[in-house]
Amino acid sequence: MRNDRAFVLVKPDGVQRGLIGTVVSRFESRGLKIVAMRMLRLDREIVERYYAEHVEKDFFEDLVGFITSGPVIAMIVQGPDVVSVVRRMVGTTDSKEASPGTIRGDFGISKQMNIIHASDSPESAEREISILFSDDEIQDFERIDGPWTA
Ligand code: FUP
Repeated sequence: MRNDRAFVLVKPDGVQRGLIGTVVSRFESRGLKIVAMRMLRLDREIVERYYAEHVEKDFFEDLVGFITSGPVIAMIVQGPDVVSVVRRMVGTTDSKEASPGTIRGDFGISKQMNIIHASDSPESAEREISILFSDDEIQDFERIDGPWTA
């Protein structure tokens, strides 16, 4: 079993609209493993680390305000090629452009309120995981179902 990992965040809009279970269910249904999960409230310092590439952008203050406005669910999803699989499941940034069948295309309401963040490369996944999770918070187990878990 390949050990690829993706960092996923259910943003405050996803939590406040009761979509935590839906998001988790999509990954589970796809045969992916949730190997860590935590609810927390992000602060500015952590957001600046997650979105370091956006700190200078004009939307950054709005992004910080939104993403610190309520609790989020942080998780690690594991499986073969998980970063690209999850990105395809998430859809494009702007919800109104996201394809039906993707999480943002089915549930997102704007570019900002787009339900979910997911790592865009294996390197950023490892960086993002290390911001919020220590090794002893990450579990491993075998799925006993699914076509591509073996
Ligand atoms: P993504 O990788 O799809 O999550 O998108 P980006 O890293 O480009 O953007 C991160 C977040 O910044 C988005 F989820 C929403 C926010 N954003 C805006 O609010 N306005 C923009 O023009 C671009 C991004």
